[in-house]
Amino acid sequence: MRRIPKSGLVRFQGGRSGGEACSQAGIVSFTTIGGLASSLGTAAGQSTSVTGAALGALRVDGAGPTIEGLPATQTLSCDAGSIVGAVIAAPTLTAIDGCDGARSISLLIDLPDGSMLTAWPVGGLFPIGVTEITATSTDALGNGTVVNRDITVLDQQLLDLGISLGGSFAGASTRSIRVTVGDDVQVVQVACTGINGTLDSVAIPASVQAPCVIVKDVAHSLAEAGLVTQDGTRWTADAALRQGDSNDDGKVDILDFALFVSARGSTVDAAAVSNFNADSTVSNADLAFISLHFFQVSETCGGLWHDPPTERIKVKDLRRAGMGHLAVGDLNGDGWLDQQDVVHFMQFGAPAPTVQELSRPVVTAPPG
Ligand SMILES: [Ca+2]
Ligand SMILES: [Ca+2]
Ligand SMILES: [Ca+2]
Ligand SMILES: [Ca+2]
Repeated sequence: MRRIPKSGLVRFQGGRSGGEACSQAGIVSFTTIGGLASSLGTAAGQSTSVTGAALGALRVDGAGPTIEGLPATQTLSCDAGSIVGAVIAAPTLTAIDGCDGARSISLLIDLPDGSMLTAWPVGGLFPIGVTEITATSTDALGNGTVVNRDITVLDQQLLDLGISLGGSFAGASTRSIRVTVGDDVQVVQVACTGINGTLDSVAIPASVQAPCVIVKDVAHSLAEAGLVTQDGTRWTADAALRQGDSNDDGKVDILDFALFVSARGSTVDAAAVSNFNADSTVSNADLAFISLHFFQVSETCGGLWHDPPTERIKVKDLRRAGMGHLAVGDLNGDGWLDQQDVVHFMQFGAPAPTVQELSRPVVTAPPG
């Protein structure tokens, strides 16, 4: 028998890894070399003469079905009003194989408590913690596809906050806004254009009932309190902040006036203490904010503000209390800081800042 090199006798087409040639002739072809027919041998040594036509249509398939419809891996918060988790509606899942068409899908859902589901959670509820979703599908040849997703639900809810600063002005400033819900206190930075600013996705403790939220511009406003409202899966609140409380004591009084006198001047930060209208000066325009809300106090959740405004205080008591820098507010020099000094300011203004005052660093709002 003539010895024929093995290479070149049998040629495979389209055998790329992961590809699919579902029903094609000519995937395998046989060549004739030296006039001899090709043969395929079985493991037992039997041989059969073949031709390309005898093999008929063949399938070369290394690809499993494509699974679509699963939600992306994501981290989310509990839905507003739920303290157990977040709802993701049952998706429409499909598994399509290039050769077999639609195929079935098997789901395995590993919940945070270790229990396993083989179907979408009842009501679409994903509990607090990490849930692992595994979807599998195979084609008729056994090619499998596995898709994994992690759904992480945090023990918190989200609040979208709208801020409106008292007054009417155009300056831009970044305000330190304190958000209090129960024992949870946080200070967030809110970029305001004029009087308006928004802050999305403030994380607050999860609760079933709409919580009372207290919102305050730390260095400029009184606190406003109120119940949040539900908007879909989130809470929302709008706070109209009365400006005038510069020293964060929850009241607009003579001490805020003294702070204004102390801080007056030009070239200050847009969010500087006593610069309520977000321009570059502390001037009479800012005093108007104090005047408008003079003797008003912060709101609380279900109670009264504990501390009444200070109407007047002796300068020496100011010094004893470590607030000697506010003595500059005693404009009429009678040893008292009181509304007579406000009247004096309205009539005569304040003396020009001293060299010592001018040498002070620019006062900016505290971080929180
Ligand atoms: Ca396939
Ligand atoms: Ca105050
Ligand atoms: Ca100003
Ligand atoms: Ca005085």
